[in-house]
Amino acid sequence: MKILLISPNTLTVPYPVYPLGLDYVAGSIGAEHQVRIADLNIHSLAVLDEILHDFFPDIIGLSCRNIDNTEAGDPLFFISEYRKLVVWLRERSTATLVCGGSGFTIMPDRVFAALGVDYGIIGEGERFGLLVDAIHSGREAEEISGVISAAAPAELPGPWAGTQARKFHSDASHVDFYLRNGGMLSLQTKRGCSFRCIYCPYPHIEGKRHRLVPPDAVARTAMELQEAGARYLFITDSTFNSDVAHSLDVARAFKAAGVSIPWGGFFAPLRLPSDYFSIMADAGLKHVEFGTESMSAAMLATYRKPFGIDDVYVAHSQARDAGLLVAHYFLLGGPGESAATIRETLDHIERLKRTVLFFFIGIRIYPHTALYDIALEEGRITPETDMLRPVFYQAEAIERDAIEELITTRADKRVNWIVGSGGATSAATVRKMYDRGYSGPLWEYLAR
Ligand code: B12
Repeated sequence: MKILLISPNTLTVPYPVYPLGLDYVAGSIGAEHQVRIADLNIHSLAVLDEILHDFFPDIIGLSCRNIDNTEAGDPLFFISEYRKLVVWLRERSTATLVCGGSGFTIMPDRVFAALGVDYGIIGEGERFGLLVDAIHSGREAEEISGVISAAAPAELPGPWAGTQARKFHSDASHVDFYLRNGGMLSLQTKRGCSFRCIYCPYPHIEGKRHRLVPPDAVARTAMELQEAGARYLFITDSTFNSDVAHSLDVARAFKAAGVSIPWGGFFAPLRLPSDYFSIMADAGLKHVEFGTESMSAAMLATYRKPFGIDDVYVAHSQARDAGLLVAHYFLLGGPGESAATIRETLDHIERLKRTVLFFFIGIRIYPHTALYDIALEEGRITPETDMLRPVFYQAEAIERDAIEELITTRADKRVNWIVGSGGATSAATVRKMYDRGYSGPLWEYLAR
């Protein structure tokens, strides 16, 4: 059969991201089938039209990574655009349409209904290969766990126990786009998130238990990406150091394999071995993005973060002392947030030197999270509330605008204090810098 996989994600904030999920989906498809990838970051609708005409796919897989941009102050909603794309595809193709991806997995029933596709795959896209074979041989697709259709709803299946084969073709046209625009390709070292943060859908998307990719296999893929021309690697794990030993083993494997390009990822400011970041730096780590979220003791406890304020200072200093570039992400406005907890956070932040601070104000409520249950209990939402269009938690004691006011007043034009991800303005700056040959996430130029 002929299979076309489409990444419709054209969001350039904070920068265009490589559609990594589709490499795994492509890797799940048997060798007897033909597979092509279309990435709307480079393929215009006119080109897509040509692909539909020339390749004539039997099945189209549509990736739904982002539902929205989760920024209460600058909201974007992507499902309506994807719906238009589905209608456009239906006018030009008789292919069976299948949707999947992290955004899809968060709210499969809602996304499935909104898009009007034929099938959806909840959870890991490795089941796509089974679906292709079922369609090919006329078997019931709904018998595959996690496959949803108009005829049959489905639940989130257990973790995929089969092979995870990433199919990466360095000569694919979309790879070249990311190499020319920032030089960043991405890499996954494990799946799953063992933390219990109240607002976060990651354990639902990836599973609660870590499934580790052997470090030498991660390093082999890193080398493959480096040899393909990558100038930077982003580790897409929910939190790279949530398994400290594994992250160290991956770093050592990078070094042993000869990975020489810089890399970065998300870290938790946990209490770490004192040489942790120097080992990481020695293996090429350049950017540390800490998911710090708050620096109010009460809020960290409410959010169920696995660290305290002192741990943040220690992790920050260890990373800085190892010569690393450090950013902190904050998530403000959760249950119990008040002017006092915001001021406490801001006071503590003042002690974080040489860093960039990203403030996300307003927490999107996701189903399957403790925050969802809290919002229900507090009567802020009902079981009928449609969560597809983002609903942000509203703290009892302080409004979103008041939090933003406290931050911008305190920031007093400091360029390293950024509300949200920086929006279109910073995306435009990043694009110009990519045009001049810069690579990586580039927030270090704002560090103060
Ligand atoms: C790493 C990451 C980032 C990094 C990406 C860096 C990089 N260079 O790639 C950064 C920090 C830049 C980032 C930014 C953003 N992110 Co982000 N990110 C993630 C994270 C943690 C992992 C994504 C990833 O690559 N996973 C690894 C790959 C292999 O997994 P995958 O893509 O999910 O694919 C698997 C399945 O989903 C499935 N699948 C994928 N595609 C398809 C297609 C088909 C047809 C099928 C059947 C299956 C399938 O199969 C794959 C293999 O099993 C996820 C959360 C999570 N744990 O998933 C959030 C997540 C995707 N991000 C999210 C958001 C909102 C954003 C931002 C909009 C935030 C912002 N305002 O800046 C931006 C958007 C950036 C952009 N241009 O699109 C949301 C999306 C949900 C939503 N509300 O829409 C998520 C889910 C986090 C959350 N809040 O829950 N992100």
